[in-house]
Amino acid sequence: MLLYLFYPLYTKIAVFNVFKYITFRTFGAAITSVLLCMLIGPAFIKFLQKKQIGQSIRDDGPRSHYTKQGTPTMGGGLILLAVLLPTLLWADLTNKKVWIALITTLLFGLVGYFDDYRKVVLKNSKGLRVKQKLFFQILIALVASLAIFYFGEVSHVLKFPFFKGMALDLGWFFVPFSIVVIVGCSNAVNLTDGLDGLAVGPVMTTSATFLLLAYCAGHQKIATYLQIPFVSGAGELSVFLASVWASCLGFLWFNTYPAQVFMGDVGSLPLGAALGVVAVITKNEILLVICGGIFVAEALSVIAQVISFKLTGRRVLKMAPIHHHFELKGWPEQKIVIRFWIISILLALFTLSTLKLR
Ligand code: 57M
Repeated sequence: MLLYLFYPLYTKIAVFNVFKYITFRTFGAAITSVLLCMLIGPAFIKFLQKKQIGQSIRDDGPRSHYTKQGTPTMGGGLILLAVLLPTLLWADLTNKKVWIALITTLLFGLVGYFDDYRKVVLKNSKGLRVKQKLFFQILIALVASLAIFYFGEVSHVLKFPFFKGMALDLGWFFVPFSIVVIVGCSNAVNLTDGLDGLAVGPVMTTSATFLLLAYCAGHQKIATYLQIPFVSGAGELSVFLASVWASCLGFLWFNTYPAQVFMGDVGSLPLGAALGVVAVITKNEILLVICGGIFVAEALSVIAQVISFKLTGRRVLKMAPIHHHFELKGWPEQKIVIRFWIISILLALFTLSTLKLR
């Protein structure tokens, strides 16, 4: 919005020319988002406390979690606000890719909101039924994938990092494939969100990495130099991703151990979907698996545990997702979180290195 308000004035006041630059607006979005989160955060948490929107802790989990009983949840509402407003303010709103990413994120937030609302406000411990939740997630991802397929001006070819010439034309299979990426990432981030700061850290490293990837993909000269697919208009997603990154940074202020607030499904589902949809648009689906390795490991740990338990009656881990396994092994919560962050930073660096290793 600011682009249209200020950029035209540059003929009279030259400094307004900076609004033309994605880099300037990316910084603007990040600063707005983090300030919004940190300034509104305390009042938002008080509001959740007043409404008694507190987490109830399952009694079959690690004992250390019992002290978290009643911690305000649904803090993801703050994250969504800190993604929505800065994106509307700083992004080029004629860019279809930004709208697809933003609307998909908000709709996944709505699914998370209904799930949390049933669990926390209506005290229905199960929230939305798994099948209902999955149905709505697939429906939204289907609409997003069709929008990318028909209006996204994105190639339907899957590119493989490390192998310059390797590419797979997905054709119409692009749509179901994109649904798997978006829904899978959304649920994997949700599974990861089980310790203070555990999900926001890797979401920050992944969104920062994708911010750079989106900028490179949208810049014809850089994309040609790096031999990555050029995606016209993808650079504008950097503004959106800066808001995602900074909203997590601001939220972490309150979510760091001992957490004053949890994000709830209203936060975890949209954050995962945002990363998934950006990976699809910028043609970095495979890099998402590498960069978001923590989310992949958390999801695989659950799959392995469930399959092993059903087939053999024995567990492969003390408890799934894998962060619970380390808790039951006696690792302090902060140690698990910081170590998972370290792995996530290393994976992000490795992902960025693939830009040259092709
Ligand atoms: C969400 N939610 C946290 C909070 C957060 C299939 C199965 C593996 C599913 C899985 C599951 O339900 N995962 C989804 C995990 C919960 O956090 C809330 O949920 C939101 C995210 N959706 O924002 O509102 C608890 O996590 C802790 N927490 C923090 N700090 C945070 O910043 O400490 C969350 C955020 C909170 C709090 O304690 O209450 C959760 O874990 O429930 N199910 C599980 O993870 C369960 N695992 C399980 O059943 N494993 C079995 C299966 C796979 C065979 C096994 O290994 O044998 C465990 N979950 C819990 N207790 N709480 C079981 C024990």
